[in-house]
Amino acid sequence: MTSVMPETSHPDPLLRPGNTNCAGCGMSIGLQWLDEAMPTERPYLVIPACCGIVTAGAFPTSGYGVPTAASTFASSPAIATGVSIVNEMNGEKHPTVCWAGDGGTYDIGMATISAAAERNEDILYICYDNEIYGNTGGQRSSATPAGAVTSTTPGGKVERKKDMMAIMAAHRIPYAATLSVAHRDDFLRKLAIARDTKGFRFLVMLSPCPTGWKSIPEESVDLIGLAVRSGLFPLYEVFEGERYRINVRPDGTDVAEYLDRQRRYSGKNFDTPAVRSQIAAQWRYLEAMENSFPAT
Ligand SMILES: Cc1ncc(C[n+]2csc(CCOP(=O)(O)OP(=O)(O)O)c2C)c(N)n1
Ligand code: SF4
Repeated sequence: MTSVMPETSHPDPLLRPGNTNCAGCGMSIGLQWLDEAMPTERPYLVIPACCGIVTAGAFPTSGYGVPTAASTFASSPAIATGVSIVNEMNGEKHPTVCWAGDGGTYDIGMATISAAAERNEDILYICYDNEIYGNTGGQRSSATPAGAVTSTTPGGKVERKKDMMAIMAAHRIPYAATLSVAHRDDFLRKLAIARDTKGFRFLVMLSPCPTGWKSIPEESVDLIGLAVRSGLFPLYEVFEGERYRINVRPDGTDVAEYLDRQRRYSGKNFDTPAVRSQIAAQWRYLEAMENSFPAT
C-alpha cells in the first residue's frame, strides 16, 4: 500500500489542517504532494470555482498556506498568466499553479486554457478530475465517464469521457502527464519535471471523490490503484505534444474490481463489457503513439 503522508517540513503547509475537504478526497493528497514537490520556491495558486476554492474558506482566514487567488470559472489561466508575468518582472521564482476541477478544465475554462497553452504561458495547470461538478451537488461534466450516475444523469451518462490529454497534447505544450494518488513516486517525479520545465505544463489526476462516486473514503487510494492497474486510467507523459512515454501498463486486473466499489456505476443500464472494450481501444492508441513517437 502506497504511503500518502507528505514529507514537507515547511512550518506552514500548503494545505492547512482543519480544511473542509471531505474524508478520502483526492485533492487532500494531491495538494500535500504539490507542497512536497515545491519546498523552497512555493507555488502561487490560482483556483476557479470548485471544491478547491471552498477549501480556502472565508476571508481573512485560509485553508491554504500559500498566496491564493480565487477566479471565476472561465478565467483562471488568464489570471495565472498575469500572476506569472508579474512574478517574472519581479524576478520571483514562485511557480504559478492553476488548481482546478474538471468542470473548470474540460468544460467552462476550455477557452482560456487553450489560449494560455497556445501562447505557452509559464503556468503549471493541475486538474484534479473527480469526473463531476462536485461542490454543487455532483452534476455531470464532459469528464464524467459513460454509464456513471450523477445528479443530472440519473440513468447513467450516455456520452463518453472527453480525452483532455489528447487535446492538450495537440497544443504541443512542453509537458503533459497523468497522475495517480496510488503511485506516489511517479506523481512526485512528474511534479518535479513540471516544476523545472518552462512554459505551459498540464497535469491531470484522477481524483477520488467518495461523496460523488458513492465510494468508501478509506478505499480512495486503492480505487485509483485499480483504475491504473486495470488500464482504465493510463499513467503516461507527452513531451512537446509529440513524444510519448507510458509509465505503468495494465497488469490484468479486471476493471470490474474498480467499478463494483462505486455506487455511481450501479445504474441498470451500466455496461461493463463496453468499458473493457473502451480500455482496449485506448491502449491500442497509446501503444501506437509510444511506438511511433517514443520519448527517449
Ligand atoms: C459560470 C459559472 N457557472 C456555474 C457556477 C456554479 N458552480 C460553482 S462550482 C461548480 C462546480 C465545479 O465543478 P468542478 O470544476 O468539477 O470542481 P469540483 O466542484 O468537482 O471540485 C459550479 C457549477 C459558477 N460559479 N460559475
Ligand atoms: S465533494 Fe468530492 S472533490 Fe469535493 S471535497 Fe468532497 S470528496 Fe473532495
